[in-house]
Amino acid sequence: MILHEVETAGRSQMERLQLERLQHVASVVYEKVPFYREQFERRGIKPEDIKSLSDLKMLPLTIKKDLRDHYPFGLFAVEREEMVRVHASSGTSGKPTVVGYTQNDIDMWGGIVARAIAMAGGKPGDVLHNAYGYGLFTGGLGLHYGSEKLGMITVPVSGGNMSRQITLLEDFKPSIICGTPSYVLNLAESMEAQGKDPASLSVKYGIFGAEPWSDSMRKTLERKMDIKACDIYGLSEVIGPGVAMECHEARDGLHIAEDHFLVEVINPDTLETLPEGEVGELVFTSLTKEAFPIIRYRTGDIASIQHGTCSCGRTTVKMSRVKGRVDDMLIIRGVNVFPSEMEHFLLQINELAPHYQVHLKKKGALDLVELQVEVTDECFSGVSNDLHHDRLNELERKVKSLMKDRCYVSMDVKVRAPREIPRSEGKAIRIVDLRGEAMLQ
Ligand code: DLL
Repeated sequence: MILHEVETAGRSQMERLQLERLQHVASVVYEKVPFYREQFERRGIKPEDIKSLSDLKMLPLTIKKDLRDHYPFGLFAVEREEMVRVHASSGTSGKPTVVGYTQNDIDMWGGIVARAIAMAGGKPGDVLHNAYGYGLFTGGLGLHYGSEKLGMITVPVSGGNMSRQITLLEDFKPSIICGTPSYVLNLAESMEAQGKDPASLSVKYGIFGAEPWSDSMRKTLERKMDIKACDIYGLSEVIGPGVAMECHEARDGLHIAEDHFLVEVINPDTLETLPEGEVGELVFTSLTKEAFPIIRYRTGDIASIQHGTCSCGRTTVKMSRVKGRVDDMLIIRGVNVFPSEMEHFLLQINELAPHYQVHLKKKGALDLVELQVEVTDECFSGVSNDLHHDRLNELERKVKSLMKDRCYVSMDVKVRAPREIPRSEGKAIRIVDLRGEAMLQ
């Protein structure tokens, strides 16, 4: 096992390092980024007022809109000559959010991702199959640089072209596969469709993230591919993948790279900081980034944090798996539910494939929620047409009552035929909002 000294540091040692770095980043943004200087001045704060880590609370929160308002390079803290890379995430509407890196940032990020890959079982000399998309998205290049830094033989296959992916997996014999869980599931299913067994591949570990995925999805992937699957978390505004990573030994929460990112959990309504263990919105402050330092960024992601020593030996603070995004939370007749919670229960029904979508529609003034699920190929094979219809109704009733009993929500359920729910090459689309379209009668 490759363990870095900082990953097993004592609490006071870590906090000393964090405070020193926080004081530095606060003075850099105050000096170099007019937006932050204004925010600090509005609150009457000077960087020297930060005397302890708890003073972090005095600093302003930053939101996605602040990045959009300063599109594209307005929040950068270095001269153009020092920049070597930008990434961007596509927003649902309007302009993307742009983030930048100096050479030091790229090296630091590579080091963080190398630590993350090692946590998931990566070793120098082994092959890593990287099916995250390469491009403006941070997934492909983020995992790529980390894998090379760790000394792994990196296969930069990116997404798409299933048959090439399968050939490379068979021939290059990787020990690790990386990708969004939904895309790697597609890959496994494509192999099965070709009469091949994905469990027969050499792959031992999966590094999956960039979208919420349930423990049931983890079990499905592990069973189909005979691997251990670990969760990787990150977001471009903070750096990209590697902000936090599950260790393959415990797989009980994700170790945050807290020597580089200071975490808080807040109540998204009152903005109050929540105590350890309570579920709320994750907020990150970058401690070492040069080109695009970020102060108290509201991620929109829902999780909790916990300190302690992990069975893997690391002492870094852990975050729970992300339940979902604040904006993806469905409120159905007063009950809150995340798609990933629904996924967890859906995948326990044998007749269903691990593909689903939630369609939001409008009928008059009412919001309607329709859960679309997909049956497996085996479900109806050899069943006559009459029986087929009865079985379909029965399955719809079963899913409806499961959602009512386990997630406490009533919703319409539509069962679809195998492969009818669209597959994606990157992040799966779980929520389809049709409320802006023509109203249902
Ligand atoms: O998705 C970075 C990444 C690449 C992470 C590859 C992991 C692996 P963005 O495109 O900026 O960056 O999207 C960030 O994706 O705020 C979460 O809502 C979601 N997300 C990322 N990782 C996870 C995860 C990359 N492990 C947004 N579980 C974040 C749940 C995740 N959601």
